Amino acid sequence: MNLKLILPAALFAALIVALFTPQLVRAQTAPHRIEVTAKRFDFTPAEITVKKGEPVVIVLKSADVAHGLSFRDLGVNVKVGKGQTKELAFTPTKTGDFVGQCSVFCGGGHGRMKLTLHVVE
Ligand SMILES: [Cu+2]
Repeated sequence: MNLKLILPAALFAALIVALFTPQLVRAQTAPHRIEVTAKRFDFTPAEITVKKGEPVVIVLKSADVAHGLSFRDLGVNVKVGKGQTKELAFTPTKTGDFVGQCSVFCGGGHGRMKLTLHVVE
């Protein structure tokens, strides 16, 4: 074995690992999971705050009939059947306050069934 070749190769390998490991660790960080319960005619919680650029998963659970959650300004929509749970994964790319609306007609109070999403820096 030629040590003159092995040493630079080992240093190079160590450098590559040092350079890329932090990114790998960050990429594998679990997204922020937020559980939201939909029930005629509210979302609980009614307000959530997330960070811009940080992956988020909204775990939407229906406690009664079919519901949905749509953020038109963010281009996201998820529908849950009666008693079901579904996940909505997205990464907010702009800051601001976004009003999500139930996207499945669920009765007389459907129109006022809203959830406010605050996206902060
Ligand atoms: Cu509804």
